[in-house]
Amino acid sequence: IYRKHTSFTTSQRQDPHPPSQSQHTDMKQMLHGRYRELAPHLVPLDYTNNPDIKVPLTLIITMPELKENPFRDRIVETFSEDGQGNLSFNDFVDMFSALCETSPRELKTIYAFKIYDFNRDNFICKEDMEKTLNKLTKGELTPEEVTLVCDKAIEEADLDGDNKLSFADFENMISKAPDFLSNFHIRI
Ligand SMILES: [Ca+2]
Ligand SMILES: [Ca+2]
Repeated sequence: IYRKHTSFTTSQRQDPHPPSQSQHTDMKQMLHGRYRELAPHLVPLDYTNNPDIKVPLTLIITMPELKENPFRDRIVETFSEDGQGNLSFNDFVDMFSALCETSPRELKTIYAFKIYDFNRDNFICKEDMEKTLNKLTKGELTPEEVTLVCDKAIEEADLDGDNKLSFADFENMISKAPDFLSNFHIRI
């Protein structure tokens, strides 16, 4: 007789259905298909020896999962190990694993911080915040409104008072305004 489990250990509660090895392999195969269809002339069918192939940003952002996303260039650049926006197959897999709906919130927060940190100095300063807000609002706000909103957001989240957001400040902001993560879900 099937009996519903009512008690979970902490680890089970966090991840009640960990992906099995075969699901993981299926996912990788599926992603290889998606990766290859972006550049069939570049990407070989046989990936057993991990060939050193990269697909450029301009092709990656044509994917339906990304093409409407205002952060598409930044997302791809963030996962690009060469920093130029070219993705190896491993980079590509990392990107989908981090952004898929089931990825843990902590991981999403780490990548959202990197994506919003346009000048890559490990802080989100006012300039980064303004770029972020302009993308989120698709230019619907006047420059004065953008400045106002960004000043306010930084002021509220800035725990140590240095006028920019460290990762700890950012985590604090996300806990109050989870919308900042909503651009970083992709369904595959
Ligand atoms: Ca920055
Ligand atoms: Ca700060």
